Amino acid sequence: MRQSTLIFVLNSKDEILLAMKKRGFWEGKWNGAGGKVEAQETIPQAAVRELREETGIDVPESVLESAGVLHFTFEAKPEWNQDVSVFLVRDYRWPDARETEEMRPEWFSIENIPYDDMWADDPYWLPRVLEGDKVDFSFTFDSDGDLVEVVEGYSA
Ligand code: 6OG
Repeated sequence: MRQSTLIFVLNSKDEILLAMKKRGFWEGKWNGAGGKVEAQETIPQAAVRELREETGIDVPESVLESAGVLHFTFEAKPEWNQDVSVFLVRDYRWPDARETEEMRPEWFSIENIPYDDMWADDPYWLPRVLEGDKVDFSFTFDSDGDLVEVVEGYSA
């Protein structure tokens, strides 16, 4: 199973950093930074690397707060199935995120998260993560790309 990471950075103004992927399968949706864990990496190492590559924000592993796991099944594309480890970075100060070839980062108020332009699963778990919960969900998307099954407590 493909392992990936998803990282949400919060600042001291109650804002969350989201990034718009500029190309590829995930194009056109706001999401945290993140991506595939490479063979020689630990999951936290991959999270630090992806955050740096996609937003220019460079943090030590010690500031990553583990926020749980999400399991995704894509009925049309089993090769995209993945287990995603979610992390928070709280109270981030500077330097600010910068646009990269892959991603356009932007800060949003946590009161005003653009769920309409995000993945359909996000409203199930992101508010909980922001409240400090550790989440554990499985989501299944059918061949039309619609979210058809949500299971909480999947890996417990
Ligand atoms: P690669 O595995 O292509 O990176 N990801 C999802 N994030 C959310 N919020 N919802 C989903 O529902 C997702 N499916 C995958 C994990 C993929 C990136 O996208 C995340 C990774 O950060 C379907 O390298």
